[in-house]
Amino acid sequence: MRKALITGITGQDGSYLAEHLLGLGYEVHGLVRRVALEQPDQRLGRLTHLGERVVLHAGSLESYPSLFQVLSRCQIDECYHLAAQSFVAESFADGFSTMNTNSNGTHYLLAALRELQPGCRFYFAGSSEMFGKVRETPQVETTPFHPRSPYGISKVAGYYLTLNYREAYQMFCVNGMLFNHESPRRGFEFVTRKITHNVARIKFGLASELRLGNLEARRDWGHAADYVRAMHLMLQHSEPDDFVIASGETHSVREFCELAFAEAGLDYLDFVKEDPTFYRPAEVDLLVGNAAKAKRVLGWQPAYSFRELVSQMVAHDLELAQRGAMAEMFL
Ligand code: G4F
Repeated sequence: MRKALITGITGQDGSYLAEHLLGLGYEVHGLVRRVALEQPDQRLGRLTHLGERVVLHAGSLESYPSLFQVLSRCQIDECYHLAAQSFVAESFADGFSTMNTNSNGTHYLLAALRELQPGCRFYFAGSSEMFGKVRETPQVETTPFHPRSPYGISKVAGYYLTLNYREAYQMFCVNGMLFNHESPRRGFEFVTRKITHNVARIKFGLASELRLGNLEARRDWGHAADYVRAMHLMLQHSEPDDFVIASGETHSVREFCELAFAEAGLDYLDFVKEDPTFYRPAEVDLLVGNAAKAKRVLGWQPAYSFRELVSQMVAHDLELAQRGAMAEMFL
């Protein structure tokens, strides 16, 4: 039985990936912060349905010795490094801890793997935020980087660390260059979930408006369940390589709002207010990827369209609101 370790297993992608790997017959291990084990109700919600089928290890990306200990305990074939401070806006508020967790954390993990399990295949969760102020459209694997946030910079550092371990130590290290991917499990701070969550709140009379930042920013949004399949395929390839994973479509935040409110029979113009509080000091205006290489080399194909993604997210949040299970998050 193949064994995989997922860092960031409690997040959106981690939970979908754990499900996918279990379905393929893997033994799945997850690295989580100790506080998550102490507060399972608040922090392990996305894994509840998997019960005892995943083995969780307490560890911290900020500590090389803790990663060393976890890797000493479990011999793994594949390591999916998804854990990160992943909210771009927060990286402007605290760039130092974002850089520390995302860049040093990746380095500690690679160094520990090199020491203990150099034959383990390693996946790094790179991001389309690395392209930032884009130099060409659509973006592909060879598009030059121009990150626009400490988050983007931390991911560029992680990308080059991963490449360097591949080239310097002949380890099987790959970079996934994933464009935005969403789902009903998305965190409430990201714009798609903020929108669908508030569509439901407004529909059920729990809110009367939705304040957003830049409505003209354009993103290439896919479904997280499709994107985790690509992560697995990358580690099954004969050679370590880097791959863009994207839908190939770009839509503005405004278009997302229009569609999401319409799903609930509402007109977004009646509720959405643009609020400069949510503007970023430097914005990424346009992202759209070309995943032709992943389709050709890995045989990857997404199953969800943009419309299906929006529709599923709105339906999920309407259902939560109807059951009175809507989280009263501060957004
Ligand atoms: O949903 P977002 O916060 O995602 P962002 O910044 O594109 O980053 C996400 O995707 C990356 C992949 O490209 C990941 F690497 C990263 O970890 C994360 O998952 O914002 C999307 C866009 C931005 O242009 C933002 O300025 O929506 C705009 N926006 C407008 N109003 C807002 C809001 N974003 C948020 N979070 N909240 C708003 O009120």
